[in-house]
Amino acid sequence: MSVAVDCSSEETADILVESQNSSLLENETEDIEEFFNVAMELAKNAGKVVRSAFSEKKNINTKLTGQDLVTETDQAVEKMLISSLKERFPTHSFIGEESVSAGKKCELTDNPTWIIDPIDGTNNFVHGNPCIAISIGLAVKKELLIGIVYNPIQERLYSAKKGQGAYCNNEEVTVSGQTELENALIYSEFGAHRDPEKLEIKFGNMYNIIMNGHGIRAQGSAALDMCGIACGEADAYVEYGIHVWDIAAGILIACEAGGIIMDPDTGGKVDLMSRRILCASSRSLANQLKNQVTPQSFPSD
Ligand code: LIP
Repeated sequence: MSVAVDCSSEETADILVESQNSSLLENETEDIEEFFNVAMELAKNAGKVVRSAFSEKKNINTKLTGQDLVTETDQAVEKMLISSLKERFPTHSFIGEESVSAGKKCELTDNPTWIIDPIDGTNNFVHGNPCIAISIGLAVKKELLIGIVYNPIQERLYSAKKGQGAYCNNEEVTVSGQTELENALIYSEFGAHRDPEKLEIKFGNMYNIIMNGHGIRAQGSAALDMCGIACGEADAYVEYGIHVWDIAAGILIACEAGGIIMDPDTGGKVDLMSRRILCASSRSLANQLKNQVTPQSFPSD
């Protein structure tokens, strides 16, 4: 089943889903606090593992393309996060990048589901580039309730709980509020695929953006791109080809910081599994950016 997510307005950050909003959680507030506190501790512990491996020699494997890399640290961190969360919350479900890559079904149900990217920006990790992050999201009844994105190299811990604002290292963050593309700095990414036709469309989109805005930055991490929007370091982000684990946590953080999330094809609610995302500091900028990109389709997660 697809999941629809929308931040309903520029001022608030309602996460709306197509399924009914009744909660599976007995006592939602206490449960969310416990889930959040456990996940934050695990993110910090995972950060120690990633930080210590960052400057070590890495055993690198490739996945779908020669540029789609994975290391033993990605796999070890995901295994640690999932086994620890499963021990605390045995009835919960999990979607992890490396588990899916190893053949586990990628399925988002109404059950509380942890959506994990152990190292978002693996290519950066392999090359010793500090733009990397551990990304942990939690959806309940397909509603994003928790987002944690931790860059353990630059020591930036972004977090959000639904309806409670977005934070970086315990300081509340908000989007830039930029409304005009001509004055905007945009994040976008090249992705790991090397399909010539898809790349041609992607470069065309980047040409349109660079000709109409202040500039483009490609950090190599969707999670950090969305956290960058959340704290006003850039004004909008758009990408085709990302996966649900790249964006789940960042979507909630950007929403709770006052950002707008939309499907870049339709301008409507985002389907987390659709492999496309647009995030902006305002609805006006989101609409202007949407008009500069040509849609492209990737198989759903
Ligand atoms: C990365 C994404 C990024 C995308 C890269 C890569 P990974 O995630 O965050 O947006 O452009 O190709 O997929 O694979 O490093 O976890």
